[in-house]
Amino acid sequence: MRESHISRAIIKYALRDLEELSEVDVVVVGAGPSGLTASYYLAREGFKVLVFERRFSFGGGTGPGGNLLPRIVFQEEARGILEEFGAKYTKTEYGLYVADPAEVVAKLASRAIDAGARVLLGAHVQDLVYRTDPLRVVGVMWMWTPIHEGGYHVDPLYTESRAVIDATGHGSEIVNIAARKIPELRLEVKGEKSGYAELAERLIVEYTGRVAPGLYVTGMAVGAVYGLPRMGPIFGGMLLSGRKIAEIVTRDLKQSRPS
Ligand code: 48F
Repeated sequence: MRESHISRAIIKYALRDLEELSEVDVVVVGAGPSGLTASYYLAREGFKVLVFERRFSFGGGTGPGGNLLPRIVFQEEARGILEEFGAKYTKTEYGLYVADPAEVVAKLASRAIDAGARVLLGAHVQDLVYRTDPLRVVGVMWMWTPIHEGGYHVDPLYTESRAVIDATGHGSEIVNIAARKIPELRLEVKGEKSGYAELAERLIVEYTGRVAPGLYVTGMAVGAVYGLPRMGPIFGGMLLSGRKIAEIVTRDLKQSRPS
């Protein structure tokens, strides 16, 4: 075994993959529960899906459970999705279900990847790409997280896509960037409200959708954009929102031909 071969194998195949991923059907920003769920359903439809996750791990806010206690809660409406992902759950006396966050994260990620989604870990989406006439979002600009966090002035790389999904959670980072840097889109980010679990779970799914041509929002980012209440460690809405955005993007992409 030669050390140079270890390096050559990594460099050659990683660069080949990155070149191939410079243009995709759908970019999902964030590998939390909503982003992974959306990625699974979109990849299953046959779309080329690339997930950017700035951490070196999956799951976003799922892994830490509720206040670091290793259980997360789901309601009846999301049970079918848990079953589709093969995650075990237990029915409680409260009419709610509990599941193991580590298992849920592992299964969401592995099913999304098995369906064909690619995930880049340690990759931070820093900006968007847009076009005028017609006005639309057509991709993202990204760099490796340590470069971003180092604060160096390094130009990012582009990835073009037919749809960008903001699945970045409480900060709704991607819609925030669009609101700030593409004022023609006339977007406003209202900021999330305090806790009201039942209402939040319903409204997050209801408001999940397209925010601008080419730009979509799912999961907790929906709450931040539209000023909805938060729900804490109940996760059904995240899975339902992820599935809903996949349905909306699928419909839009099937209606428009690739340019
Ligand atoms: O926060 P996160 O889990 O978002 P979500 O899918 O689910 C929210 C719940 O976990 C929980 C909750 C609901 O019960 O309140 O918080 O809406 O996952 C978001 C992921 O996006 C990544 C971030 O590291 C996290 O893993 N992320 C955020 N900004 C960027 C990013 C960015 N600019 N580039 C790449 N990844």
